[in-house]
Amino acid sequence: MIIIGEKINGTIPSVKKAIEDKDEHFIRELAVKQADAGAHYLDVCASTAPEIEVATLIWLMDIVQDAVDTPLCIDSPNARTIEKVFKYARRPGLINSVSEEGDKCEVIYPMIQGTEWHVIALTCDSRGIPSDVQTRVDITKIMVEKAEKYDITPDRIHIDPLVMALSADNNSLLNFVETLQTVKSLYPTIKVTSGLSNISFGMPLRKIVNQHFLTIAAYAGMDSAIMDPCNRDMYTTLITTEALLGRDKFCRKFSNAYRKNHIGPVKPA
Ligand code: THG
Repeated sequence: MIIIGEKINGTIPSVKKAIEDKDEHFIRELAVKQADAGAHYLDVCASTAPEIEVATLIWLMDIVQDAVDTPLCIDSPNARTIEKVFKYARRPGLINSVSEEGDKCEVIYPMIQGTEWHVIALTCDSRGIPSDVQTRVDITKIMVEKAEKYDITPDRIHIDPLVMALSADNNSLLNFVETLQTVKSLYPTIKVTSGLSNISFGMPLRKIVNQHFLTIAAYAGMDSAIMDPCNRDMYTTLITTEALLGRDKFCRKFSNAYRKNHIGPVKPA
């Protein structure tokens, strides 16, 4: 599983405060901790007022890149913001995100043409977020066909089917899995990604629900997850699942994690 570390995000109150206080140390620690925990990309999301979003993102990107070599996942709802901060990335990473809303693909795709950048593509458009499988697949096809025009191959695209809250849509997980399977049957090398916390919105025991979502999604073939790699329970879920699925040779990673006391033995709280 490709781990996209989610913790440098201005929607988290402590991060919002660090941004306001210009607390470089706090951001640096989040970068180092997530990199040490095994993140393959570090998401950076300012979530500030639009007037200061570009400056804030550049500030975050510089701190993270001075601290660790882990590639960035540049997270903004505004494609033009991403366009403005792109040149401050020191190595290829992940764009978060394009969708069929407005001209996002037309802004982002030419920017990453001929580079090693990957891109997250959300299955939504100007009509909003579809809850059915077919519309998600239709939007995926449009985004992949557009990408082809810029020589962006499916293996560089992480489709995010935007999983719905289970409490609002009983078939949320099943629709996610069906979307994943259909998209992969059309484009075998494409990647599928998801945040792990939307599924449990409005439910008690959210973290437990999120962990089980990760297990089922990993089994179904999800390639990357936007998650907190420092959350011990979530990380345990991930490496246990990968070992069970035969993706951890001789269970070496699993065993090392415990022997080095990296995450510690699982004990009841
Ligand atoms: N898809 C894509 N991008 C995304 C999301 C997505 N970017 C933003 C978001 N969803 C993913 N990022 C977060 C960041 C923080 C939290 C949830 C999603 C969060 N963090 C808690 C904290 O840090 O305090 C708890 C984390 C934990 O312990 O598990 O809630 O869906 N493409």
